[in-house]
Amino acid sequence: MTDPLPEVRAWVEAAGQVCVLTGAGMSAESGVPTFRDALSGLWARYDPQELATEAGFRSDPQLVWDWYASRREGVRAAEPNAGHMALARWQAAHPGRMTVVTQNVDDLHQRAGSTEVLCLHGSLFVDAWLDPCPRLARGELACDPRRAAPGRPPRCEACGNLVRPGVVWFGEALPWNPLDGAQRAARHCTLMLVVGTSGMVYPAAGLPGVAKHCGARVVVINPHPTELDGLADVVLRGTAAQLLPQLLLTP
Ligand code: BV8
Repeated sequence: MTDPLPEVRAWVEAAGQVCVLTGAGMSAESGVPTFRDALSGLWARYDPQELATEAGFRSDPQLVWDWYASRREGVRAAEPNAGHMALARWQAAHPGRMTVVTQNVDDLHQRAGSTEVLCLHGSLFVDAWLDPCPRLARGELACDPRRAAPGRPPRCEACGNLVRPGVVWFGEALPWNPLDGAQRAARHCTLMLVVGTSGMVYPAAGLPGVAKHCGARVVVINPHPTELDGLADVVLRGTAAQLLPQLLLTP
């Protein structure tokens, strides 16, 4: 079987707009566990789809808060890998031609230098209130979650509102701007690189189908089979840190 890499490299060079959709596997080589193996130790007996929900947080705020705090610490200790760096360098060398859309809640794309990253599922490093701040109903400015009283989770000293992670939980709507931007990028790209995602979580996992429907070529980069392999023009069996530099950086 011939090596598909030269052909995909040619697609990258010839592409007008490149849209990159990344998932947890993008950060695996930075030492950040993927979502499915993010549950280790204390959390090993939980289903991430249970913990990453409002109901999960309300049922045990301290457990879920500690899970996110532990993930935050892990990301802070991690560094962008060669895959993140390759994307950032290509984007900088080809202004206006690459949109990075991520499902990840880490900040590794941004720390690698990628700009205007569309974060579909929020960020580990943003806090929010669990319930609307009562001040809003009085037409006043909401309290700032960053000024909450320390705790696991922190809480508002004025009304007891709990601080929650500023991520999108299962069953919650994705933030409009990143999702709209991602859908536009998927519609207008001529090439979509789908890196490090199992393609199981929607609506993010629907983006490659949008790109395909609008005439783009779709390339999956993953060491293992995914739900999106069937619609890919090419599947590159390998890791983000191995393949993205080979694909994007001139030798
Ligand atoms: C919503 C933040 C509606 C939190 C996450 C159809 C349409 C719309 C919704 C649905 C639908 N069908 C079902 C739903 C509901 C649900 C859903 O998709 N469920 C799934 C389980 C079926 N979707 C939702 O609930 C979404 N909300 O639709 O709301 C709505 C509308 C209006 C009003 C109210 C409600 C919200 C989904 C977002 C959930 N939040 N993250 C947190 O992080 O804690 S999702 C989370 O899981 C991640 O962000 C990521 O998106 C997902 C995990 O997927 P992956 O990133 O792919 O990671 P995974 O571990 O699965 O795979 C890793 C991959 O990497 C593997 O393939 C592996 O082989 C590969 N890999 C490993 N190493 C490497 C590698 N690849 C490359 N290099 C390596 N080195």
